Amino acid sequence: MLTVHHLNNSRSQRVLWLLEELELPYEIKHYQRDAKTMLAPPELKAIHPLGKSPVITDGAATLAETGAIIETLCENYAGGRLKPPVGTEERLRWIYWMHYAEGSAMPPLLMKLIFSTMPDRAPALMRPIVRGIAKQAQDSFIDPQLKTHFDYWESELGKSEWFAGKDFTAADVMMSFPLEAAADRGGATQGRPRIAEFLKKIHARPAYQRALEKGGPYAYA
Ligand SMILES: N[C@@H](CCC(=O)N[C@@H](CS)C(=O)NCC(=O)O)C(=O)O
Repeated sequence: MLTVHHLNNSRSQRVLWLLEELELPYEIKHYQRDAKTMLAPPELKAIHPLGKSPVITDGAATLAETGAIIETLCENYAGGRLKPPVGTEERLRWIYWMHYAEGSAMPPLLMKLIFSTMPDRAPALMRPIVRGIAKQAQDSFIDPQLKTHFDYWESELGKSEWFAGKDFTAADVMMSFPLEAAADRGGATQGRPRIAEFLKKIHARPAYQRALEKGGPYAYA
């Protein structure tokens, strides 16, 4: 049986969603974040040395990294669904977005999260200094980087209905988390109607809703 090691309120929501889109049987092992640090519990390190989620186990195989998991599930169980045919322009776009989501979109979004919450986590006496440094990092580097990415997504979503072309694919599942995080912490939907519409459409999908019910509370939907 395929098992998803699912951390609450996290990227692994995408794996549940993909499995629901493919209507595959699976079980979920739930892990809760530490309320203070937001880190995963140590038990997850028994499944994979990095202790991050998602991780899947499928028979004797253990696989981490959302993109690798989603590609493998598509390859082994999708029967050609959610992936454009080899040799098409859409297939190239699909590969690009599958890698871009975690490789390029998430790093500045993670930096935004760290720098915007850093002042509140600093000792009270240090807070004004930390606030100044964090603001400088956001104003000079992180926010301009994010704006470039958000404008890029808005423009790409003007070329076709979905990221890889006219059809919904696993690339849209991969891109969901960056867009959700960007709407939540970076104001990506303000003045960008296509990003807002993309989020509205994915959130309305029955498979997305089923995944939400199974995964538990998720702050980004
Ligand atoms: N690029 C990895 C990132 C994995 C990752 O950072 N997962 C987060 C969940 S959003 C996590 O496990 N955080 C808890 C921790 O770092 O302890 C992937 O896509 O799988």
